[in-house]
Amino acid sequence: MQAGYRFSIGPWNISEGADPYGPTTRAPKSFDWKLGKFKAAGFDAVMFHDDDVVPDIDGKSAEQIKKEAREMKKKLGDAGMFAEIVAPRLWFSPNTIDGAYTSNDPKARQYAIDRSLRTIDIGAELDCDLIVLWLAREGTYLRESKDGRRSVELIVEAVDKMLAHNPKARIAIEPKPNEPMDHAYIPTIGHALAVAQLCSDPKRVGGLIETAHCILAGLDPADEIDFAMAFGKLWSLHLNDQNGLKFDQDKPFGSANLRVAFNQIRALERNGYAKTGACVAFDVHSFRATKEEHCFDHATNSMRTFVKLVERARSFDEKAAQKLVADRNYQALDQMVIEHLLGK
Ligand code: XUL
Ligand code: MN
Repeated sequence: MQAGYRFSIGPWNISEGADPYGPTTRAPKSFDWKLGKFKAAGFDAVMFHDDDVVPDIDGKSAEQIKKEAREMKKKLGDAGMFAEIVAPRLWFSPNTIDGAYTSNDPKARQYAIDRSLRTIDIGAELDCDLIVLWLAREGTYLRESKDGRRSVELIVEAVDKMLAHNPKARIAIEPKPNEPMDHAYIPTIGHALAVAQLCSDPKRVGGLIETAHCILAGLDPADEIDFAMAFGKLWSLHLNDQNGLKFDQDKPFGSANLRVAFNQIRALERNGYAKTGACVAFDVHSFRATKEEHCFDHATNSMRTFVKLVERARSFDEKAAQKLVADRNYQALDQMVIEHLLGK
C-alpha cells in the first residue's frame, strides 16, 4: 500500500508483445514468476480471468475447477496477496465467436452463462466476491445482425442468473465502446449503471472504469470516475493511457496525457476512493519493442507515476484555484495547473 491506496495487477499485464501484424517478441513467463514480480513491486492483489486460475477450464469438472481454485488461494496466501477480481474470459472460445450473452445462438448463450457461474465458484474459493464483466463480443460487426434492445435484455438475464447463483457475488461491468467489435452495447459507465437498475438486485451490480476505454468513447476518464462514484458504484479501476482514437493501447498510466492522469487522481481523491477499500489496478501492456529484461517496467512505472501524481494532487493549492474559479479566470487556472505539473 502506498499513499493509502491498494494496488492490483493481472497476469495478462506481463505479455509477450504479439500484435495482429506480428508474432511475440518476448518469452512467456510462468504465473509463479509473475507473482514474485507483483509481490516485489508492492502490489497487494492479483486480478484473474477464470482460466488464469484454472487453465483449460472448459474441459474440467466443477469439482476440479474448485480444487484448482483452492490451490491458487493457497499460493496467493503464501505470497501475502489476495484475489481482487475474477472475470470470465468469454471472448476466446469457439462457442462465442458471435457474442456470449447476446449471441444469436442459444447454445452459445448457455455456454456463456454456465462459464460465468463457474467463474463465481472460482471467486468463492478465492474469497473474492467481485466478478468483472468486460463484455467483449456483446456488440456487432454490423448493426443489422442483432437487436439492441433484446441484447440489453439478454445481458440483464445473464447478470440475474449470476446474482441468483451466489448471494455474495457482486458484478462490476467494465464498459468499452469498441474493439474487438465495431460497436459494443455497454460503451460507458452510464450504460453499465443503467443496466444495473434493470437487474434483480441493483445493489450488487456496479462498474469498473478503464482510462483507455473512456478515451476511446471520447470521454474524460475523470468525469466517468466522478459519475460512478456519485452512485457509490466504482468498485475497481483500470488505470492506463491511450493516445487518441485508435486500437486499445493500454499504455503506462500518464504516458500519453499527464494532465488527464492528474485529473483522474483528483477525482479519486475528492471522492475518497481509497477509503472504499477498492483497488487501483493498472491494465497496462509493454510496448512491443520492450526487451525481455524490461518486461514489467510498464507496471512499476505506472505505480510510480500514480504515487507521484497523488502527491501533486494533494499539494495542489485548492484555495488559490477556487479563487480563480470564483473570478472566472480560467486562463490563470489553466496555467496554474500546468505549472503545478511542471513542478518547481
Ligand atoms: C480489455 C480489457 C480486459 C479486461 C479484463 O480491453 O481491458 O483486459 O480488463 O477482462
Ligand atoms: Mn481492463
